[in-house]
Amino acid sequence: MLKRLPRVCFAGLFALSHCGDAGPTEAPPRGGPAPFGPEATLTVLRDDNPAANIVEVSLEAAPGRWTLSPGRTVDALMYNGRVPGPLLEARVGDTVVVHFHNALTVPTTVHWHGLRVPASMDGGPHSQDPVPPGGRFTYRFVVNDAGTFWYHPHVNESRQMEAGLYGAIVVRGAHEPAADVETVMMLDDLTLDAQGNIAAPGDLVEQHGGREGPVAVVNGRSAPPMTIAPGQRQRWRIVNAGSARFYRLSLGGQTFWQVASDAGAWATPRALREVLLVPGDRVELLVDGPAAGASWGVENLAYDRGHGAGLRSPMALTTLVSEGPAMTPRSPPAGGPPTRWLPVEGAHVETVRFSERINRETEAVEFMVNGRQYPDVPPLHGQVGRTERWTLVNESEMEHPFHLHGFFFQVRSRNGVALADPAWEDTIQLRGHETVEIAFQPDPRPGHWMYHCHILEHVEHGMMGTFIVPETPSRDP
Ligand SMILES: [Cu+2]
Repeated sequence: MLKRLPRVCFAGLFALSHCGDAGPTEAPPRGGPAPFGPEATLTVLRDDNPAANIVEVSLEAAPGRWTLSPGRTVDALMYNGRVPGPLLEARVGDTVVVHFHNALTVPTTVHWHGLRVPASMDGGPHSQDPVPPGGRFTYRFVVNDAGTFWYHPHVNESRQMEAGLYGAIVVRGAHEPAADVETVMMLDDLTLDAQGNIAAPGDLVEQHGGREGPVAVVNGRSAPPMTIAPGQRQRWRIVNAGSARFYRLSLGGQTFWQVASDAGAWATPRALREVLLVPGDRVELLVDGPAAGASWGVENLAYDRGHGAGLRSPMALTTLVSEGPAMTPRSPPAGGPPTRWLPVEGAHVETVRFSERINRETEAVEFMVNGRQYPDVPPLHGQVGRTERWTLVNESEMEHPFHLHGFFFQVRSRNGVALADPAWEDTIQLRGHETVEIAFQPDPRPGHWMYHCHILEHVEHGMMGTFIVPETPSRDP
């Protein structure tokens, strides 16, 4: 039986805005640096299991009211009464047990985006039946990789995620970038109707481009305050939880370090002035505090992602203000362990073509993989231990962020130009008319794995396929 420990409520650096009313989900962070703003609404899932290497938590999806800013609330779907849902924290090697309860009026699942879980725990359409209203499901898996990940439904995503069902996952390992403090920032945008609620699905234009709303939120709040001390190094774990919004993130043109992407720390940090996150993407940045009194706009720069979709002028997300006692500035960050290219000699090759068209009879937009709409897309077949080498071809003008469930892959080339850095990813940009070559190797987790465009309207209109990894045949003695 699940143990109920006294609820922990703490303020100060980790400010909780509604500490008294959200149920027993809050707990101190587990082993990381002290968190800080903009976490006004961010809490941590409480570990109810005293064992050192087991994280056992309760998660409930239910309708609720989402506070975007003081006095501005919308009807929402929430995990444990919050948007974002509480942070799931673990260490590499931990067993995670999630007792999930569906208190929605519709079926749902939980997908653990980026975690290499067993297929039966992945929450995808082929791996589990949706949890019915009132139903329960226990997710159980071991976390193998350090990094920033996230969880969200894999049922009717453009409604359920848009309405607030998403939360972040932090897994810590042996090689963590050094910083004074760290935070998680979940980026999202909303379209509201005349009554001030989240708008119903839109017209053909929205179906085609995917929803991009004018109301920007960071951790569920409009322009949450953010501060940094002069010389302080902050680690920002950033998740793009938007339906279709690309974030070309800038800190007022200032330089910052990118130290990690989807699958954790990079061998070589990069000094950047902007970084792009496609839907579903994660990056980790190190930001060093400027002189006291300086303020930087945290903004999303204009970006054209094809067919008129994207942002035409910069969108303010929040402002970072430098204040407080100065700290000793740090030297350039060290990298993580070296990453090697996966050998691809003798690899099994596949081509995955993304395309789109307007059906003149139904006037619906059809998004396709290899000329078919899901679920009619012929499955691809892998084998445990056999390297896969896929050529992703975007036959359309619009960009389609590619996401593979269950496995990290390396991007080997873009339009025939080899990449220099063998970073492991699960969600990447696929530009209009671009050809991208990726490689990966299935480990022993057989099952049906999804791959799809992460623009939610596109996946719902067919841009998804399955990759089947069969059971490994047992060898005769
Ligand atoms: Cu797409």
